[in-house]
Amino acid sequence: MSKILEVKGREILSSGSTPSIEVVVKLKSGAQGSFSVPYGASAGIHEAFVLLDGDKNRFLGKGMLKAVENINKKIAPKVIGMDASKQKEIDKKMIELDGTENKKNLGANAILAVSVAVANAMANEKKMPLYEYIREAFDLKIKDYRLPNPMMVVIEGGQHADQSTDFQEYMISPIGRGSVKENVRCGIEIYLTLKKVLKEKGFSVNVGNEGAFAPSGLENNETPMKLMLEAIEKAGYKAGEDVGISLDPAVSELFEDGKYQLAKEGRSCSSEEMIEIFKDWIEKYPIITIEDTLHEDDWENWPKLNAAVGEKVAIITDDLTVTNPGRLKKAIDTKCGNAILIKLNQIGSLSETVETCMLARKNKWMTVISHRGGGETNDTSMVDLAVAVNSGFIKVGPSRGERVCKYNRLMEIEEELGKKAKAQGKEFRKTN
Ligand code: 2PG
Ligand code: MG
Repeated sequence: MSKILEVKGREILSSGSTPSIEVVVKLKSGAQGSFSVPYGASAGIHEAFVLLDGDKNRFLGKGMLKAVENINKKIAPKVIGMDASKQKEIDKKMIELDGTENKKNLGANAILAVSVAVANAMANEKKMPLYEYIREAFDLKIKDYRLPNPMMVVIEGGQHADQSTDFQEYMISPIGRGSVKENVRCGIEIYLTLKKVLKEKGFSVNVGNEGAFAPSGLENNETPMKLMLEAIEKAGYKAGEDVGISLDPAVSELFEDGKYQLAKEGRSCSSEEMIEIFKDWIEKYPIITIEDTLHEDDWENWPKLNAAVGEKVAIITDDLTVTNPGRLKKAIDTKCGNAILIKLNQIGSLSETVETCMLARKNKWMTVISHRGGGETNDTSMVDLAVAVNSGFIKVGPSRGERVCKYNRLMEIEEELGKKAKAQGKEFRKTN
């Protein structure tokens, strides 16, 4: 038995200068593991509850001392002495201790921090990489490893920037260069070329929350795609072959008075009109994935876009499903999409996150594991999760330390798996 000896939480800072939490779990064997929780800027209303202090005198109300206290005073006494290899039992214990539907009592930030730190401690004890341990701990019946491709936001607006586009994320998804390393390089070269393209045209190249450019003065919400195509070509790559365009308009944030308010274009649109915009763009541009095109409760209209273009592109649900197996089940049954964005802190435990990923897989929905906009940390566990469940993409980056560390981890894993396969005389088919 791998007894838990100590669980220690503390308040840290995340990338957006918002507080967050780090937990260190120590085992009797001497092994230890940690996790630091990210913080979302455009969090969906159905996400698990993030417990903030609300004390306006500290960090404008966003302190996390209450959640830290819950870890040290309420969770720790319950999980100390438990067997760290029983991940599901530990998560269940914390969920029961919380006793609410959305982890409102203890805070999903508190529960998740302990949950993933336990898994990291066990992986260290077993001298296994976390991705391998996740497969073992949840008995995932997935044979090979197929690594995720990068999905990199290069122009951002919405809640992630100021005075930029209405829509939140315009991304490049390199899929055709045969390896993670080459796909990452392709994405970065396009990002850097885009910087030149923007500069030449007199736009600012200041970056937003996630390290993407956030120029003001763009003509409309469609312009970024034209600039991206120019950058792809100038960087020497082929759009639609080496690299596709991905979009996350994140339109729950724009939904007001029953309509989508596109302030930049001075118009408001119905769900039907939004669907028409995206159908038109999918015709015109090499879009391969599109996320959150309708708001988080528009169950009625989501299936319409999926029926129209779901054969051609990945229709990704994010705020609609919030990594929640129940909401995903409903989305699958009603054919709202064919892919799901996964964020550990949307649901608040490793077990439930893996359950959601496996439910998606079973129903042939692609998973995309994602960073958070508001406050990302230097933790790379999300990458190991993506590798464990053979995700199609990781959505992160492409600049700033807390983002590129995820790509550095993915490239490290690629090397590691390549070496292992070679030693076993096997072929390693690298990317998805
Ligand atoms: C999203 C995420 C990540 P946030 O909407 O997909 O880019 O943003 O963390 O702000 O919810
Ligand atoms: Mg999103």
